[in-house]
Amino acid sequence: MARVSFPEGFQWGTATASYQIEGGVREDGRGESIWDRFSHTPGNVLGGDNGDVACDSYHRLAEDVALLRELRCTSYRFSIAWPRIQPEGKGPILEAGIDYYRRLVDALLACGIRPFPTLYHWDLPQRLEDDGGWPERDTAGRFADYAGAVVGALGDRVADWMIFNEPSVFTSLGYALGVHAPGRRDVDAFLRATHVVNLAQGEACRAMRSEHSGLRIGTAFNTSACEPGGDDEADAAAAERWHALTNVWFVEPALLGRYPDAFVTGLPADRMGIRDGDLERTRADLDFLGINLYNRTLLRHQGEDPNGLHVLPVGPSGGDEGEKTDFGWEVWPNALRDILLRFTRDYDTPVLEVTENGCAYGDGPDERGHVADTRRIRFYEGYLAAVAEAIAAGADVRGYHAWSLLDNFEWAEGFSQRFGLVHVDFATGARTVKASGRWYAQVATENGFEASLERD
Ligand code: IFM
Repeated sequence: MARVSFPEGFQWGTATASYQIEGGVREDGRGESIWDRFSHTPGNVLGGDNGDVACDSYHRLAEDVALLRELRCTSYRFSIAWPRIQPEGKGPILEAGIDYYRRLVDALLACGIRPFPTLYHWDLPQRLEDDGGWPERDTAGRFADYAGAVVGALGDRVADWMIFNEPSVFTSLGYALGVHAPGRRDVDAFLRATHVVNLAQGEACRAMRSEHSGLRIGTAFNTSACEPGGDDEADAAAAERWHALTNVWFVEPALLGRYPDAFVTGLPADRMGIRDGDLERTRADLDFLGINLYNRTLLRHQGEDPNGLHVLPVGPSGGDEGEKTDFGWEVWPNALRDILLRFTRDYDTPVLEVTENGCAYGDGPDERGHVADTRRIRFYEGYLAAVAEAIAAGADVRGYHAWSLLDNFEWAEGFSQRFGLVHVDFATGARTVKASGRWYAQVATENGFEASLERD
């Protein structure tokens, strides 16, 4: 068996998000978010589930921090719910809302865990959506005000921040495909939303730095290794275009002040609402790039496409033979190594953090109350070995965050998909550390593990 090990000081973390775990949606003045509205609209979420209670973490803060200690985490990635801070997305901040996150941060610091918050993990105040949402330019300024206010309140104790979680997911699923909040199906709204989010990223970064010096700021980008799903050269070009649109559409405007080439027909600047000077405003001097990765995507060239993208995703694996999680996602650890190395090559060895990686398996407690989720342990072994390979090949990866600490509200899938290292009984809120959670604690303690799997 080969030993897989990590550099000294490597951060071992888990990740969660406000709407997926907190509950307490009507407490202490919290405003309505687009996910409250969307999940309470019949037909949007499997089983009619919603995040009203979720894991009840709003009331179980101490218990969840104790779990992080049990898992030997050195870093905790959580998100701040904008409607707890500004119920309508503008105006003065609500002290009760900030106070919840201040208590969380202080509890983490007291046990030596790095607080690692994300300012936006998809819970836009509904009032801002009523005013136009992310396709509306004003939302960039609103977001920058909110980001500055939160950093003003917590920047004395939190140094490491993420601006957005997965901008390409919340803009595409929310505005083009309509399967996530706010449920709009309008390609032009999507294109405008991507540009406004890029503006917001640049403006927020500047607002945060003007509140506090010495912050380390990044964004958690969703990524997937984009590979050709056919032998034709056109399929390889299609895979590159998908990489541009889904992996780096929010990276290059920040780092390089330009949009990558995703459209055969050129950048749809008018449809996106790009104005003179905007590509200076999208610049953000990010200190690190957060990598969220679950799988790879295979792409082929598509002939007809009124939007000029000409890309056809042909499934994650293009076949039924590969190993899949219970969510049906392909298990393909090399995707993580490849993306870490691609970002290393393309952006001159940036500091990277794996801000999310994980798997959904439905295992629950047996008659003795044990959750023997061995498939999850195998998944993490493979993906962690891939991270170690990327580091050995030159990637500057500083930390890894398993998605997720807890089983939680998996958006349009409701509570049907369990990603946690800790099992949650959603009827009682009871938490049970899974076998994978105990395994992860050991890995964090030893800063590595003995691999039981062969790597290709
Ligand atoms: O649960 C989500 C998370 O909110 C964002 N990244 C992917 C996870 C699993 O789907």
